[in-house]
Amino acid sequence: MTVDAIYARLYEQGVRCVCLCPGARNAAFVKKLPKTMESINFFEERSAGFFALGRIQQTKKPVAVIITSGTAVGELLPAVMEAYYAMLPLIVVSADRPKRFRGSGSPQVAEQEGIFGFFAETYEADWVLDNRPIHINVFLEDPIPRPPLLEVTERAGHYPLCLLGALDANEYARLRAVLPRDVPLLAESLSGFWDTSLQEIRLLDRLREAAYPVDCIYRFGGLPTSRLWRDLESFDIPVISWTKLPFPGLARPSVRYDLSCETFLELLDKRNRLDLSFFDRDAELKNSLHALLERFPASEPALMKRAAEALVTKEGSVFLGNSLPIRIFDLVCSHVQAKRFYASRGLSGIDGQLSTFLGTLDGSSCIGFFGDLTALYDLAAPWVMSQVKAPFVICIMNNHGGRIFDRLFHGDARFQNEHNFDFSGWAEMFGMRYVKIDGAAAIIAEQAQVYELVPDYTQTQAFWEAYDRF
Ligand SMILES: Cc1ncc(C[n+]2csc(CCOP(=O)(O)OP(=O)(O)O)c2C)c(N)n1
Repeated sequence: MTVDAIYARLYEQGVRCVCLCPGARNAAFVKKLPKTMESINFFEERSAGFFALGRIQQTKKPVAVIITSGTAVGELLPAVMEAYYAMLPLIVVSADRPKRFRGSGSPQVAEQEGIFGFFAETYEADWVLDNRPIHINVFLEDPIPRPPLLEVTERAGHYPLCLLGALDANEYARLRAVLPRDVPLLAESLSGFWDTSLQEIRLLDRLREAAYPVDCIYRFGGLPTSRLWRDLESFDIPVISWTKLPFPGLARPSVRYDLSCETFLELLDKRNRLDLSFFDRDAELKNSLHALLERFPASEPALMKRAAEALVTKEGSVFLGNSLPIRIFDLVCSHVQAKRFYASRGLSGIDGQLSTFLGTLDGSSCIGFFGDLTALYDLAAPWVMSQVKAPFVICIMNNHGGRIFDRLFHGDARFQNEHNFDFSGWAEMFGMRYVKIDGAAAIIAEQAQVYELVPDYTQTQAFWEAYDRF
């Protein structure tokens, strides 16, 4: 069923109010919302579900909650349970990646069919509405256009590029021991290979220009965060993964081995060498990127770099919250060393991030970086502080909304859930020392438990514009 047809059917069945929780996956629902329906925006799906229950009681009409994929769907379970026992027509419309992605473990692909179990049936079309909650699972093509899928063969290539996702200590040690220094690597902070990663900027093109036409991808460890991984869904490049995860992480054909398998050494032996001058040129590119940060010192990436340099220690750990923090950290903080990196990349939800971070505390210096909506999602997290009694620093990058969608959807405000809140009152309520850093000059030193970093929007825009021209 198309998005228009779903809206038409909902209207026919009496829906006049939609609780809209925007994400990239449900973009079509955001863009095609009919004027005949009132829409109320949320970033927090659990509240949206309960709000809808109130509306249903007040208006005696069904209400639809429209959500994106991933853990967002699970956040509706409590409201669905309540609706079941209270006999309220709550309609959960969840966007999903295309059906062919099922079971692939590709980013943000969760099994949604029957997710509400006993409490709500899942439909793809032809749903029946009575006084019960229902779940409509909608399969949508990617909202961001991609190149067409070409024929994929499982040939072993001669110009491999290695992608490193999260590695545990054993995996890290094994790879460190065997990976030759001259193999081109795109390594995420979660891999620990912070010192040998190339810059992601136009990487495939730059390698091709250096007479190294990448013709296979060797991926190690957890699901990569990089854009490149998502793009591989439609590139004609064979992908081989060595991972302990039970799924390949791509819906298209690829090969998956257990990390104990040594085949990659044999494959690496067959490789052609990359001219070592490429690494110098890559270092120059990194310097240009850092010069850009100096030009825009109050931009979001520059603030992130400054905070990471001031607060992260080699003996401590770093938790990277989802959305922009993990991406910007990978982009501009690859030189920042820590004993351990954590993140929640199973489904990359923005829920429960502060709590997960507080669960990782081990008595050393632990710093977590989070977006503002991510922090707002988990305001109750510091409840546990008095029982855990371990030091921590929470850095909230308050760009006043879901700015990741600013770049994805070219400034379309409907996706961003803009706000003007700050976190001082929240910090005070839990007795956490709080400092706001809202200019390029403010000094960051480990004296607070909550840093609110407020980037300058214009400088951030200027940074990304210059970055896109690299
Ligand atoms: C539970 C959940 N709901 C929705 C999403 C979709 N989503 C991805 S990023 C994002 C916005 C995050 O905003 P913020 O935490 O402020 O980070 P920023 O945009 O600044 O990176 C949303 C809503 C998600 N990943 N997880």
